[in-house]
Amino acid sequence: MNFLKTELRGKVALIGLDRPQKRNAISDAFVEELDTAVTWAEENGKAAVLHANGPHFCAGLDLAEHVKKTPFEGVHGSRRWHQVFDRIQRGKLPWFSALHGAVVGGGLELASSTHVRVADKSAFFALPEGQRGIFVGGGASVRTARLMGVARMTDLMLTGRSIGADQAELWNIVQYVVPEGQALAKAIELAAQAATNAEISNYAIIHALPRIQDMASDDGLFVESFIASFTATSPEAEQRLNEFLGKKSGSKVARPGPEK
Ligand code: 1HE
Repeated sequence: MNFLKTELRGKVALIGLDRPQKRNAISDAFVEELDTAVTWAEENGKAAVLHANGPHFCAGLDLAEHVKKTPFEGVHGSRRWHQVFDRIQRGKLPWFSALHGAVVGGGLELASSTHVRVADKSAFFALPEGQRGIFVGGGASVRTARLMGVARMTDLMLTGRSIGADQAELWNIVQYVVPEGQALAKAIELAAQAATNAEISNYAIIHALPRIQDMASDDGLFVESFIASFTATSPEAEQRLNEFLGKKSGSKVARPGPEK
């Protein structure tokens, strides 16, 4: 692959954006490689981490390539981003992203398709589409708006301003902020932990929670009952419940450590 690097660490599949000279700007060919890499991750990992090489996570859409497109080619391009990012958000694996430097435009859209986002202190977030005369096209109006809320996203898009990692945590864009240079290690640690869960629970968590959030309360509760019953009656659930009841070491919920 030209734009990505893959690596397996135990049960965690790592995909590294690797076009640092162009700040990991996402071209059409980049999206196709990502599609291939997601297939590889699903075939080899139980959890996955998306990270980036170079000074920034991702500068978003490859603007050099984009200016040459016809309107209809633009629609197809955006729909392709949706398809591939959807394979991350609604695929087989829990995805963790490690963010640093610029996480802007399509880079934020890509990060928004992962389930848990870890930013280091160098990370900054922006949606400069308005300044470029374009609109978000990689899923931000759905995914990113659900994270930070429409009012905040409207502000970011209208003003083109950037926010830092701490503000992004307050705005629910990221779940963790760590010291500079430590996002990848933290994301791998979290992914390795998630990889020890029952596969069916992870699948239910990443698929059912966002769908139930989009349902009416009564529908959501109804669907929850079926998913709860389906997962709880699996052989793996029985084994794991017996491990706890048999007082197997490590099966107790631990008190929180010093970090939040
Ligand atoms: C690029 C891109 C890009 C850098 N497409 N080539 N995204 C943006 O509007 C962000 C545009 N980029 C930036 O604001 C800055 O590049 C960064 C803040 C991300 C990084 O700054 P810096 O000083 O580290 O790098 P640089 O010198 O600006 O860029 C290095 C090279 O990467 C340079 O190319 P070079 O050949 O002159 O060395 C840049 O042209 C190139 N580069 N960003 C193409 N984005 C599906 S819709 C999604 C819509 C969007 O994503 S809109 C947001 C687009």
